[in-house]
Amino acid sequence: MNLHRIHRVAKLTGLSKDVIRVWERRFGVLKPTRGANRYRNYSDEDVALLRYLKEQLDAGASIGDLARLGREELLNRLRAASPRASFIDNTFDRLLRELLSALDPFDRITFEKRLNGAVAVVPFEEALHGILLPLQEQVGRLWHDDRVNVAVEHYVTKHIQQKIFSAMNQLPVAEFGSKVVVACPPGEEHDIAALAVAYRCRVRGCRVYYLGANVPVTALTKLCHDVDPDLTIISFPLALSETKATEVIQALAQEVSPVSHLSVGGHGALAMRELFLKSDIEVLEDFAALDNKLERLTRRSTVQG
Ligand code: B12
Repeated sequence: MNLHRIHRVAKLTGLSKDVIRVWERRFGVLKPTRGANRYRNYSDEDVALLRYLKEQLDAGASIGDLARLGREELLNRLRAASPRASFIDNTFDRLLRELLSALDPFDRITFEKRLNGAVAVVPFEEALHGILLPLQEQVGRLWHDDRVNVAVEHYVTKHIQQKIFSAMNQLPVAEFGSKVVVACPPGEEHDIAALAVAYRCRVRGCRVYYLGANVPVTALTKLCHDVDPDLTIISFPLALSETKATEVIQALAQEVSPVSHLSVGGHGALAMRELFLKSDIEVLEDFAALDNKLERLTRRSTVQG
């Protein structure tokens, strides 16, 4: 069984963290445990239950009526109603385990066959969030714990990047739609999440200018002047030191904000949330918040157009 922190549960279910907390507090249908660091850990069962509740609400049920059934009855109904959902979760978990075990000892052929096979049959966005990003995170953890050689970690990282680029290249060139610039801040080389953000924007019909890692603020500003984007998204996977954070955020607020609406996201952005908010820069909590943002942009440009 996997344990998930709340931000991941939000990502897996499409519910906001606030909604999850309220349902937990008010209706008692979730059973998170507390890790040594006091963070709540949610089980796969909690995730499946939340997805089921969301499906039922979307179909017109009320949360009060559902909650009155109690956790056990909801789980029974979930098992009867959605064998596919638990099949997918179990399949992804099994696949991830197989992929990771093909890295030590390193067995390239098994790794590539399993990964290519899975990515070919699963809708790409599902594969991105269910297989590729979790794989990247897990390989990172193994590398950090010295259980995977850094060369193997680089191999996996390159492989994941290639898969996302190749999926993006298969989409038709976007000629219409909101213009969105996606980049990483100066000095930031971790660009897999930015790539995932770019893919998501492309799939939702945006014209994406993907700049990737380590983009100086002056160069970004110049591009924004040239392109006149509807939105610029900066991925901050890591928090910066206080001095660096103040410097980068001030530069973004003074140079980019006057030219383009600016949003940031990622673990680093969440950790530096207060600094961003002080500079009136919007922090996107998760991929669901990104989707909402894109939807609002599209609606606005349809109304204006
Ligand atoms: C791959 C990797 C690299 C690759 C990056 C390749 C690439 N093109 O991305 C390379 C080899 C370049 C690299 C370099 C370094 N790395 Co490195 N790296 C990693 C590793 C293994 C994986 C990172 C990753 O891609 N994670 C998966 C992605 C999907 O997760 P993510 O970026 O956090 O994004 C998630 C969220 O933040 C969010 N998100 C991010 N952006 C956005 C934006 C929006 C709008 C939204 C909605 C969401 C969102 O969505 C994602 C999914 O949840 C991690 C270890 C780990 N466990 O993560 C270390 C790690 C991040 N690296 C680390 C370090 C120290 C470095 C180096 C300094 C190493 C060195 N000594 O040279 C350099 C620094 C480079 C630099 N200046 O930035 C540390 C960072 C420690 C810290 N907290 O400061 C880590 C944690 C490893 C460790 N434990 O020591 N690294």
